[in-house]
Amino acid sequence: MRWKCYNSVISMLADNKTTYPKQFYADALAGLTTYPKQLPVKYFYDAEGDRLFQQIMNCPEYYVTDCELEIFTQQTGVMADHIIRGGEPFDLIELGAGDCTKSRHLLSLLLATDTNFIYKPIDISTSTIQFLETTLPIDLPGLRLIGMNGDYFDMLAQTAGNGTRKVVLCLGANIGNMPVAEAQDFCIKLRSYLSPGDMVIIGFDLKKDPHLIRAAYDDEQGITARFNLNLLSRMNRDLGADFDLGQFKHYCIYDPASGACKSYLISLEKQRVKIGDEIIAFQKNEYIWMEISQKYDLAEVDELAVSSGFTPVKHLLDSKEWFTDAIWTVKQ
Ligand code: AVJ
Repeated sequence: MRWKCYNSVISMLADNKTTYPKQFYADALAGLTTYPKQLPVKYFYDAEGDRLFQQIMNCPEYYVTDCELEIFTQQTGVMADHIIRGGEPFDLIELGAGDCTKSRHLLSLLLATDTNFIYKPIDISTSTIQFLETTLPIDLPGLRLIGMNGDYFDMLAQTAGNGTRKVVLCLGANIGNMPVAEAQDFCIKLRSYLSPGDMVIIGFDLKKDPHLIRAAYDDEQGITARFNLNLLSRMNRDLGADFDLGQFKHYCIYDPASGACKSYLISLEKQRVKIGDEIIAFQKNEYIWMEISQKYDLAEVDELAVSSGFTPVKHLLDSKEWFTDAIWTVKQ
């Protein structure tokens, strides 16, 4: 069965879901007035951004989602063994659950065993949580679910310290949207909400043939370019900006040494752009840094685990070995 289609339902429901125009304005302005200019990735995902990301996931060059889905369709048994080991009841917390296309496979397998667990999806989108609360109990009879709508760490704080063992899922290579140092801060913070014996399962996109990586973020059809440009449209619509989308061009580069895949929008001309009451000046060829998608090797994944207070337990890999879901436990 395929669940990918649920995403489009979510983005329909998601129109004007959780927008914070004030915060958005402050963040956008801060990013555009620093040098080099940059914008926070979280604002990519308005309804149109969700729709374009859905198209990215379906485009032939973008391998990331398929690789992780393969792990979830074929290796949830191994994952479940690690999770169930010890046998104590647990909270299964998913950070950024979305439509839980991947985690559904794990949920249905866990339900088939007599494990005692509560699924707690966390998502910033209200409509996503509502959607999961209405559909999952029907799709997965017997599932105990508590949806949590809000910021990851605010929601983790609410559920931390209830004495129940925790298993945290952080899928989709979302951690790749942070440079390595920030990813480490994130993992250290995550660790601070957990206790010895708890477990995390984190998805990392792996270093591979640089051509394949670059192609995934610079697809033939130009969907990724539209995905980036959409943030300019969103600022035009929500923040009273006047970006001319024809005056910016998507450029993406992957550095095999650092593992950083970065995308930029390049200003084609010297130009001035209005945003709210401010004017932002662009030199010709000046760029806005739009996104990082950091790639790791397995040793770097383990290093990140150790340096943030976890013990690396296992790398689950897809058959091409392009992606890993790493299983870590909290150091005793
Ligand atoms: C959602 C962060 C995993 O970096 O691969 C895909 C986002 N951006 N193509 C990624 C994205 C452009 C994606 N993540």
